[in-house]
Amino acid sequence: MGTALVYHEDMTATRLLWDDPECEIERPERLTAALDRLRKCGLEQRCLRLSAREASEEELGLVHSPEYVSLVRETQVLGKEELQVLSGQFDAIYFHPSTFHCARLAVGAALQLVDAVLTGVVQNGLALVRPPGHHSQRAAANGFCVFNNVAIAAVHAKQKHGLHRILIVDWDVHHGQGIQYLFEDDPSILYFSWHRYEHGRFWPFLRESDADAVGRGQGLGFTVNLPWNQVGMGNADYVAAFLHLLLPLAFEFDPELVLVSAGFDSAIGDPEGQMQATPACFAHLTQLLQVLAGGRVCAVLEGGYHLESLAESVCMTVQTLLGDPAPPLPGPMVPCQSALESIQSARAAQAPHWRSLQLQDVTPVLTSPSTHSPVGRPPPLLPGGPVCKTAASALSSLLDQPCLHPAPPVCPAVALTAPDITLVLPPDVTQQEGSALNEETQAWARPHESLAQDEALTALGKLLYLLDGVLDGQVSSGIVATPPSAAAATLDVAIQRGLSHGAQRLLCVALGQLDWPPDLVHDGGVSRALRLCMYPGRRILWLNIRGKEAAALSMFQVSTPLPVLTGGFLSCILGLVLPLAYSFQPDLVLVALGPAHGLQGPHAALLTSMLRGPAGGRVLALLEEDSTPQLAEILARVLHGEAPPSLGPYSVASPEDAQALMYLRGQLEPQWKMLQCRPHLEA
Ligand code: X5A
Ligand code: ZN
Repeated sequence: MGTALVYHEDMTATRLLWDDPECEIERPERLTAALDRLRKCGLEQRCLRLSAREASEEELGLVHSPEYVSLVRETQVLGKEELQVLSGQFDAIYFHPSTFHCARLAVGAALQLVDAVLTGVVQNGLALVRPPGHHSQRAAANGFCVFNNVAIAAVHAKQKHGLHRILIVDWDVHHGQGIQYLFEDDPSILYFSWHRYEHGRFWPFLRESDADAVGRGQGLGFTVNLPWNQVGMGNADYVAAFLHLLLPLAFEFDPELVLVSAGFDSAIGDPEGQMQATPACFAHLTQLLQVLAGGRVCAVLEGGYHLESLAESVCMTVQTLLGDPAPPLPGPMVPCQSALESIQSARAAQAPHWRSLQLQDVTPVLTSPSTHSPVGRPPPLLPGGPVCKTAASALSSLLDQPCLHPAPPVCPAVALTAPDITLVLPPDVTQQEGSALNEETQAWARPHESLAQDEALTALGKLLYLLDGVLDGQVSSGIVATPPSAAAATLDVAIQRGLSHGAQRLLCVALGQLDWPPDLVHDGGVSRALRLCMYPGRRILWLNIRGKEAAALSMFQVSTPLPVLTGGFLSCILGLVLPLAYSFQPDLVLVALGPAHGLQGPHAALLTSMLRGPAGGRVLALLEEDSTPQLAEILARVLHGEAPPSLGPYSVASPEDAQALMYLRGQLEPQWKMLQCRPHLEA
């Protein structure tokens, strides 16, 4: 349905007119750098361009006092000296004669974006604005922010579009205390902010930025603060915060709209944040949010002061809003102890208010000194110190690469073996007709009795063809339908073919009556060794979701029951499947819906959609031929980048499902670090 990009050149007008080292980083080039990069990458051209309008004073009045609006209006006619004196009355603020105009455009841009999304003109979008908004308060400018763009957009969405639940995700590196103050007692707005905090020693130095500020009155539990107490937080820390804190609450909240206070000062290279997350991380954060609210995501620029890092992160966000798969995250996915402490304390503070956080907590993992490996990351960074350099050089090597975008984007192909299924597909999804060569197909089929029939052979040929397409990068993902009796053997061939065709790490998520591949299980690993020794260094991670008991036969063979209720299914995805997948970093995911998989369409769609993240979009879904066309269609759509349908009202996990999950997490946490949501206690 499309992505809006809202902008107006006039927003480059406001700038600092005097010397102020604190404020000089908020400059016009921030917008031009981001826009230039969007153009160069061909992303701007793929968006619906909307020219920002000015917000009316009535709209500003949705959150600001009339006196404050008048004060800002009057700055238009002040001279430089007067502007400087007035600016000095606020914390980290400069006014310029164009500030009122720019700030009204910034609010107007956010409102236009929300209107475009909520009237169905587009699915999602980004407003590129200055000045930023999240520090601004009812009657005060603060931290470069004049009017609170996102807060006004939220109130507008409630008033003009009748929404009841809005999620605001503030991934800027500073605490958006302005948003927090405005909605502290409002249960219709769930506000999540992570921020550099350093135990209160970082700007804006507020006690109420800590995890124990959870809202008040009716709004208890609707303010979620995740304070980072060290700099240097990276991709694993950010993704862990989403999986273990934000997303459980967000699914339970079930928002109708997601607003993102999209500051990119939380990215690597930024002088304010001193964090380590790479631009690709914002693609993942965006993708993780797109499964909420039917994909209605409105991102509004906040901070971001390293022009290269900002521009690249903006591109990653827009590319993902457009539906392209997120690029794989570089480096080992291991959250640091300080991040885990923060996540754990925020979870503890929120647990009384959210069913999704109850029942879930396992006993602390004790790590014996011998098995405890120091977490794979540098010690906390000090501003100006040696680690700054590390961040800067990591960034420059990243940006040195001629093109970070594997453009042009590849689209999902769909191969179907049952000719009588006709699908209503998005226009640029191809229904593939190709098939592997007959002899090759027969060679792969030979060891499997169930692949002897013509029907099964045809399906296998298509699978092999599609698999090669995915591994060679011609298509990003695909769907194959097989006769039910051939499901297990087809999957087995897919795995072997994947390994022989260059996949280093293959994640297989199997549902229904699909057992371990025979040679993985019958002999305690001997023939597994046989298979894998043909491909040194290659790995298969098997996750079987099949309604039997929870078991981890090894760190590479995990079995879990299919949760019966939505809450259980969500905790299984967020608390087990995705942490395993993000830790493993597969280069191909096979999702196999085997006989009697028992998965509801929306659940299958959510699982498939979210598994695109850890694999750079390379997902192959195996269905049975007698699956409904609706199932094939919905999977084609999510693989194409569309939002999965809503799961409906939240239901809490059954005690049995919660227990199975706890057990598996306890077993696997030492090996797969993204499962952790609490720091290790030294034994
Ligand atoms: C929007 C934003 C930061 C203000 C920092 C003041 N503001 N030291 O990133
Ligand atoms: Zn910021």
